[in-house]
Formats: sequence, C-alpha cells, structure tokens
Amino acid sequence: MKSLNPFVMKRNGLFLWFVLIGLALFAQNPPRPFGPVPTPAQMAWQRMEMNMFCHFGPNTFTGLEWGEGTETEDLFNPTALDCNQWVSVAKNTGFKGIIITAKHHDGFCLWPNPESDHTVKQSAWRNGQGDVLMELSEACRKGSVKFGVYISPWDRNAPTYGTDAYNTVFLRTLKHVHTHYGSIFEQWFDGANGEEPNGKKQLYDWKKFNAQTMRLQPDAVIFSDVGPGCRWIGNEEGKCGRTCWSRLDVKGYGPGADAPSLDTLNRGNYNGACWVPAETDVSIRPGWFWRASEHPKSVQELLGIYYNSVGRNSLLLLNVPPDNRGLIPAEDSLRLVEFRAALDSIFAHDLAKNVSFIFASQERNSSACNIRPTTYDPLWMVRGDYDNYWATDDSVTKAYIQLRFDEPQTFNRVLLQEYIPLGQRVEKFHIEVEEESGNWRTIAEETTIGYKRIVLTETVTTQKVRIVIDRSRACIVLNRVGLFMDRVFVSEPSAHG
Ligand code: FUL
Repeated sequence: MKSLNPFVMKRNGLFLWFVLIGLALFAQNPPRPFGPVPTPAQMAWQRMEMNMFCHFGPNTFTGLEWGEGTETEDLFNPTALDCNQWVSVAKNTGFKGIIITAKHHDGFCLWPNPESDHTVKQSAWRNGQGDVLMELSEACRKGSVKFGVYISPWDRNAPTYGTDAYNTVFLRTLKHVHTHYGSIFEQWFDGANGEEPNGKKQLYDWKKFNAQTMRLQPDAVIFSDVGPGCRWIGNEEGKCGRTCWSRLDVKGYGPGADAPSLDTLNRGNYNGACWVPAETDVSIRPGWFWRASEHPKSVQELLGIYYNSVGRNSLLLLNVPPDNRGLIPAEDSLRLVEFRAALDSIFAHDLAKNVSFIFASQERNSSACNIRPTTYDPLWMVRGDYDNYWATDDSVTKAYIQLRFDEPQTFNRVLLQEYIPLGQRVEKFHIEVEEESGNWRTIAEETTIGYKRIVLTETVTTQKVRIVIDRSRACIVLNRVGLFMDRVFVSEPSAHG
C-alpha cells in the first residue's frame, strides 16, 4: 500500500533520477586536458594536413631566389595568369589551402599596396590594373580552398626600411591585405632579415604585427620560426623530427636570429609552455621560385617528405611555384596527380577496418557501472570518428590495444592519432605482431604520436597486432589506428632516420 502514496512515489522517482544522472556523469568523466592545447583555429589548421605554397613575383622572371628590390616593375608580366588553375591543381590533389608570397624580400607587392611604389600597379601587367591577391582569393573562395598569405617583413625596396617608420609602413601593409581579401587561414612570416650593404637592419615590432593580425584575422594561424600559431621545423628539406612535440618555449625567443636552435624547432620542447605545432615547408623543385632549368621532385621523394612531415605530427606546406605565364607547369601538376594516386593507393584501404576483435588492456571507467560501456572503447580507433577515442583511467599511463583478424593481414605502415584537443601525451610506444609460432615480435619502437604518426615498418603478415603505449604523460587518449600497405615507397624504414 505504501508505494501507492503519491508523495513517496515522487520522492523515490526523484532519487532514482539523481542516481541515474550521477552514474551517467561518473561514467562519462572525460579525461582532463594535459598541458597546453590547440586553439580551435590551430585545430582546424592541423586537420588540413597538406597545403600548397606558391612563390611568385619578379624572381619568377629573373631566376633569382632573393630579388634585389631594384628590379623594374615591368618585369612582372605573366602572360596567362589563371589562379583558378592553381586552385584546381591544389584541390584535385588533396591540398586544402594555398599560401602566396604576397610580398617577398624584394618588396614587390602582388596587389596594389598604397604603402608602396613597387607593386603590380606600377607594372605593365594588365596596364597596372591587375591584382593577384584578388584573383587568387576569389578563386580559392569559389573552389572551397583556404587562402593564406606570406608577407615578408624583410623588404629590400622600402625606403623606410631600417628605421622605426618601417614598422608603421609594414603594419599598414598588413592591414591592407587583412582587410581587402576576405578570410585568411594562415599569415606566414619568414625569419630572413638580411643586413643590407648599406647597413640597414630592421628591429621588427613583432608584438604589434601579431596583435594587429589577430585582431583583424582572428581565425588566422600565424607562422614564424616561433609561432605563435605554428612554427618552422628548422630546415627546408621536408624533414620534421622523428620525435616531435607540438609544444614550444617561446619566452625570450623571436623569429630569425632570435629563434631557438634548429634542433629545438625540429623536435619541439618536451615541457614547452605554448602549443606551437610544426609546419614543414619544402619546395617541389630545387628553388622556391620557378626556373625553366629546374624540375619537380619524384613521387618517391614526395612520399618520403609526406612520411617525414604529415607522418611525424607536422603539417606539410609544399611549394609549387607558378611559372612566368602565371600557371602551374604541366610537369608539376602531373607529378602531383601521381603523388595523389600513390597516397590513395596506400591510404584508401585501411586494413584495421577488417578487425574482428579489438581489446584494450585498460579502458576508462570500465570498472564503473556499465551505463555507457562504449564511451572510451578502443573500437573508436578504427571507426575514424574524430571526436570519439579510446582512453584509460587517469592513473593508467601504460597500456596496449590488441587487434585480432579472422584472416592474416599484410601491411607496412601503422597510423596512430592522439586526440590533441586534450593535449599531447604519448612519449614512448612500440608495435608488436604475433608470428605463426605464437611468439610476439616488436616491429617498431618510437617516441611521440601527436596529431598523426605514420610508422614505417617492414612488411609483415599477421592475425594479431598490438600497439603498446609504454609511457604517456597522462592517461592515454587515442582516436585512430590504421594499418596500410605501401607498395610505392621503396626506401627501407632503417634508411629513414
Ligand atoms: C625563407 C626565404 O628567405 C626564402 O626565399 C623562402 O621564401 C622561404 C620559404 O623562406 O625565409
């Protein structure tokens, strides 16, 4: 009879609800962020993975890498400029954004910059009516490719260069670009700061350059040797550190001569206070600017660069310079089509998806009430649903997952991803496979994972694979495992240090 008392029923009902909500909250209990984490703009940037760089300007017509700044404006006269062609090459071969040298060290501006007399406006090209930034930004918008700019602070033409006044001119130059061409996904500041023969050396006001950029283009990631948005990897050969932290100590450092050591840029800082991920800039050709005498790298070389950049927790910024007609040459676009085909032949078939059973040595909250048993299940790692992941309890920093297949799988690439919105954690891991004899054999030992890690292994055939996280700096949070067979890249993993 008691339970028919409406007050008691209501009270019991409420109690049950509290218990259920409490259990649900406990079962969800997501891992807390560890260390610095990416901003939403850095996150969107990192997920682009490959962007195209376009070095274009007077050097395209003189064959110089660093123009003097004294070149006549009429030199710049592309006969068939078509930015839609650049965009279609980028888009069809997997590049998500394009960054153009709006102004290189020679000071020539590819847009009519009111702060300068050394621009397209003073050139013969389209009778001074042309604007490369306008054409490229519109082509990018039309093709859904993101638009970014390289604006060199070093300027061998600006009369004020080497004085305080130049900082103001440069701020206005930046402002003009940042307010006339729509949204910019990346602002690229190179670190070159050559002292002129006349002894002119500029003390840049980086604080103001960055602050104004962030105010006018809040979604732009700012590249320089030391960020703040993303950093240089310390070389132009396309080789990011095999250990690569997305963290960097920037206090007391600056771009150019004030940058940390090349090795630090290459690997990041283990305890770096800021999230400043690595960007690998490298050219498809020997030079940054187009020259008739030079030719693009082979597919093998491009694949090697891909593994050493995207495969090592870095974004790849590949320079594909337009020629003196204003077009990406056929040999470069064909090479990119071949490169894309090679990537697809490897990464379009993820053998991990054939898994029949995936087991984790520990799973977050597994000892809690099974109210949402799949929340941190390792199965998420083969599903490729970015925001779901395998995680361990806070106290568990060493654990493994094991994949079992009904049929033997043959592969030589293992892809792993950490869920970096919660920080970068893993500092040591290895991969084991079970041999026919039943013995487990280690096929790779590595350090960091980060946003994406592609491990090159010998070719193995097995029905059981283990990814063993030997040391993580906080609980483990991984959202992807992939197994792939690369039949294109012939270099041995050992030759790939
Ligand atoms: C460097 C420049 O000096 C090169 O000319 C090139 O633009 C490269 C990407 O950045 O700092």
